[in-house]
Amino acid sequence: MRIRWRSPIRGPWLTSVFGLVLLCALPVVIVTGLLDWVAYGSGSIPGDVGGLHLPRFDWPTRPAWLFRLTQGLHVGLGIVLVPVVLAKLWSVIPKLFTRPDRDLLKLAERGTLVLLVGGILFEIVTGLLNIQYDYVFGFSFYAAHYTGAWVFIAGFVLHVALKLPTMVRSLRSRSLRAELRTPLAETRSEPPHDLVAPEPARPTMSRRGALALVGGGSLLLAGLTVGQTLDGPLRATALLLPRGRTAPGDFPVNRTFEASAIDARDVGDSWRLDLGNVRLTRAELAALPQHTAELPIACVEGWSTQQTWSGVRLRDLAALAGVPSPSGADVRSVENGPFAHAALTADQVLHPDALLALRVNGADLSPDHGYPARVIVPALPGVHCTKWVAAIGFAR
Ligand SMILES: Nc1nc2c(c(=O)[nH]1)N[C@H]1C(S)=C(S)[C@@H](COP(=O)(O)O)O[C@H]1N2
Ligand SMILES: [Mo]
Repeated sequence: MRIRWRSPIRGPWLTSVFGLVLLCALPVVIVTGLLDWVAYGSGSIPGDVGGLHLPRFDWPTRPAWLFRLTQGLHVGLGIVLVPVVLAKLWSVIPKLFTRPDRDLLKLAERGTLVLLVGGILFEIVTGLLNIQYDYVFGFSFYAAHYTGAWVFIAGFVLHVALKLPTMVRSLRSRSLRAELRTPLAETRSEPPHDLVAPEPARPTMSRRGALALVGGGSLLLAGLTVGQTLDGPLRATALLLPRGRTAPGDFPVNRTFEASAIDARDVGDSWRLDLGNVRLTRAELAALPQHTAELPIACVEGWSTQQTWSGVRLRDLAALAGVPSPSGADVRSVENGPFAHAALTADQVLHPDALLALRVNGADLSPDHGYPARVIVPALPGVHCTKWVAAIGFAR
């Protein structure tokens, strides 16, 4: 076979630099992703994941920004690392074209690469598609992304175990500071190695150039992503997130009233909140003691925002329903479909800031934000902050 991969900067040192970045950052993406799965509530996630369920524990309600942090880190860091992942794949590409060894250990090592590379590419593609448009696949995103995560985690752990000594040795073989001072003209190949081209071409980019390119790509993505979690003018810079953009003065809307296909009459004067034993009009709800709290909405798709919500405490509604210490609650929306029901834990119902909100930022909720009433609970993933609430069933 003709030697096609002739870049002189490919070699164990460059691969190891990218590897070190990923070794430090990917565990954060993995752990926050698994936490997001728990927060979302393994019971209510569409799609079956068989034996891969994590041990279940109640997602805390304190601090209120907890899910905002875990979800923001998972999605944000996941996006920012894409150039590093691609660069690392580029740096090892010749290896994928060498004939596999007969050596059993080497064959096993190849097998782990299938999990590692297949896993991460699958996670990147499904993750990016999900934050663009929900449910574009024929399968459940949550089940697929979660199952794919375990495939990747298996590959990642094995790969680190097999390659860590090589990485450390390679990083020691050259000085980063010296490399950052080496211009194109003085760029030479590393000593012979699997990853080093046997007949290197003339360099077209120095190693520091390659690092700057990848780092610059990550910075650019970071710049296009931070706006997802910032309230204020920078929100408009969140170019990777269509639904993160919003009308001036408003905050993001995941699904508009129009898209919900709700009949306007069902949220008009005839609307009642059904608590089982009582049915309340909006005016009756507004006449109950009102509580105001600054709470974030953090969407599983990456954006988040903090707003000032007012309404009736869920625990007051539980008492009204005759269940003062509920073991949980089922919230039903006027809307049918994937958002028709949400399950809340006892802590989520009883937290003093857990609200059935009637107002946001001093004004009645707009139809898009869930008029006549919506749920808002500290640290609860946005997806469970049900809009256009029809009924709440408090469990004894
Ligand atoms: N009934 C209903 N409730 C819903 C949704 C929905 O589509 N329908 N979207 C959920 C999602 S995914 C999020 S992130 C929040 C967004 O609330 P907002 O549109 O008011 O910002 O509402 C949640 N509640
Ligand atoms: Mo969401």
